[in-house]
Order: sequence, then C-alpha cells, then structure tokens
Amino acid sequence: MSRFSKYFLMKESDISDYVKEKIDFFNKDARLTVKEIGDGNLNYVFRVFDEAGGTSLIVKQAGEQLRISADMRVSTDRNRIESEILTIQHKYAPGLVPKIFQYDTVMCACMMEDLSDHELMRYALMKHKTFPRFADDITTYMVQTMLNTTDIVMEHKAKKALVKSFINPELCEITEELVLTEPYNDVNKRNIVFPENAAFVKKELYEDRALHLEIAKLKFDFMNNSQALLHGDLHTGSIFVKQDSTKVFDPEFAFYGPAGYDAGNVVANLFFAWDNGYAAGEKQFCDWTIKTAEEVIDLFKQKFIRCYKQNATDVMAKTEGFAEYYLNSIITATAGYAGCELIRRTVGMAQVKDVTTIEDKAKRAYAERVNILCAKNLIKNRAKILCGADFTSALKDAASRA
Ligand code: SR1
Ligand code: MG
Repeated sequence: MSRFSKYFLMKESDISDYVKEKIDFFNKDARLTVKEIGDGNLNYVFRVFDEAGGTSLIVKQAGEQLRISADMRVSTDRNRIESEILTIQHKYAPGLVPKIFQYDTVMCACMMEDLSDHELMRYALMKHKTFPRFADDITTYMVQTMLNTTDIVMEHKAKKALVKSFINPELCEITEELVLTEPYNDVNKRNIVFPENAAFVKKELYEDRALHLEIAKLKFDFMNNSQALLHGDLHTGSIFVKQDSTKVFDPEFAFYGPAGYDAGNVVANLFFAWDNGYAAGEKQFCDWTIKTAEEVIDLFKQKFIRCYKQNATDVMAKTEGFAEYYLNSIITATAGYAGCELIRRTVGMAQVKDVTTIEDKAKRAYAERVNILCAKNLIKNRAKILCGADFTSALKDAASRA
C-alpha cells in the first residue's frame, strides 16, 4: 500500500517519492532536489526540481496546525478550495494565475506550476523595484474573476452552486476575527501594538465608537454579501511578479463575498510599500506606488464597466444606471476594506514586513500612524471615495497629519 494513502504532514525527505508516485512529470530516473520555500502563515510549499532535465514544479500541502500559531487549527479542505478556484480563475484570467497540475484529497496537497523565475511581490517592493504591468494585470485579474462569477453574468442557480462549493467557514472566521474584530478591541489578546504608538492606538482605534460602527457594517457585509468569488487574501505576498508578468496565487481564503474586499487589499498593500519606500527616502518609488494605486482603481472601474456592458445577462442588471450604481458600491466597499487591511496589518496579529522591518523606531511609528489615519478616513468617508485620486489623497493627507 502506498505510504501516501493516509494524510500526514510531509517533510522535504518525503517529497521526491511523493512526486514520483503521484505525477508523470519528471523523467523516471531523474534525481530530484527538494527545498521547502513556504513563507506564508499557513502552509508548506516545496520546490521540486530536476537540475539535469531543467524541469520543476511546486508541491503545496496544508498542515492541520497553522505555521503562524500551533494553537490555530484550520480544515485542510482549504487546499481543495485553492485548487478548484485556481482552475476557475485560469479560465477567466488565463496567464494571471499558476497552472494546477493535480490535487490530492488525501494528502491535502496540490502540484502546480513553478514560478521561481518570478519574485514575491512584497519582497520585490521592499527592494523598491517597480512593475509597469502590475496595475493593468491585477485589474484584468480582478474584473475577470469577480464580475464573471456574479449574478450579473452567471445563471443564478449555477452561481448559487458555486457559492455552496466555496463556503469556507474556517478561513473566513480568521478574517472575521483578525481583520474585522480584534484590531478594534484586542478581544483575543493577540494584537501586536508597537509600544511607541500604544496611546495613539488606544485613542484612535480602541476608543473610537463611530469607527466601530463602520467596522461592524463592513464585517456583516463581508459575512452576508455573496457577491463574487473572491481570492480572499489578495495582498502582495499572494502575488508573484516580474517585469512582464503577474501571477496571483494562494487563494485558500477564497469564498463568495463583497468584491471590494479583494480590491481594498491590493490598494492597502501598495500603501504598505509606500510606507517602506518613504522610510528609506525612495521618492521615485513612492511616486510609483501612488500612481499604481490610482491606476488600480481607475483601470478597475473602466474595465469593469466595459466587461459589465458586454457580458451582463440578468435582465434587470441591464437597467440603465444599474451598472454605475453597482460599481460605485464596489468602490465604496473597496475604500472600507482597504482601511480594514491597513489597520489590521498595523496592530493585528498578522503584520507585514514592509512596515515591521523599518528599523528606525520613529520612522516605523510614523508609518503606522499614517496607516491608521489614512484607514480611518477611507472607512468613515467611504461613500465619498469615488476614484483612484480619492484613495491616494487619503494617504497624502494622513502623511501630513501623522
Ligand atoms: C492565521 S493566518 C494570518 C493571516 O495570514 C493569511 O495570509 C491571512 O492574511 C491571515 O489573516
Ligand atoms: Mg497566504
């Protein structure tokens, strides 16, 4: 009997046998080298390569305990969700996601295209590299994967079947707690507050009742608005880039939710890159992050309306003015969720290296105050945030007040 017929957490030394047994990809006599390269909070990622043959692939396995904390356990079904959504997204956004070769329900592992010729976007941005294709690619990805999975385009019973298959309660619960609850009350005592900003965080986040009301609205929208099939964790650690290519991966938080959640995450993570560039005095890079954040919103709007008008199938969705109404509500939600991501990565349990690696304490404290002030403006005034420049004005305004 195969030793891979019952789930266990694989180590580097298991992977060569696993791959040879499960997939006809390498030459039979290939000498495979395996390296664990996982960098996220949840899973184990192995790069398998045959140096002689010049071929490689990735094995990604879900562990029962999370890497970020052994106390947190999440269903390994997330690996199925990830494989299935990547297959759907490949159909709608070809070339913008990795190819899935195979998914194994027993070992909760999938094998996929190796993207080692790309860089993880967060780390590339921390070196202050810029990517001219990014805004165009990420907006194509978002419009195609989101709009095509809504009731605007899909037959409604088929859409409901997808909603059911992407029910992802445990991963959504992580977001509901880490993003949409704890940053405002530290109810589970997991927040990590930079000591220099403790009084600021208490006043601006823990004691701002009007902010809490807005977060409650966004939280219940996140839980109840099954609008589009989302990536669910679309930060710059979920994106590989090179100058002429963008690939979105790691969609294990995928579920049917409000479209603005993904778009908000993209904008917020460009603002973390700005934080890092500003602390390093990299003005040109900062200008690029601002221009790119604006393009992400403005191109998203343009492409969304065009795709909507071409592909809407629902009779009532074709009513004059509805496309614009629907898109505006997504941009409003984008502002709200960008604010949530900015705040939770600044004071919550899962932070971002763009900010935490700023060595100078005063500069890091400043970056964190910029994030919080910008976020509060985006959240509280989200109904008035309509275009890319409105998002970046919130950042510039926060930078002058922090
Ligand atoms: C417990 S998991 C912490 C964070 O890592 C993931 O990438 C998600 O962003 C999650 O909130
Ligand atoms: Mg991830």
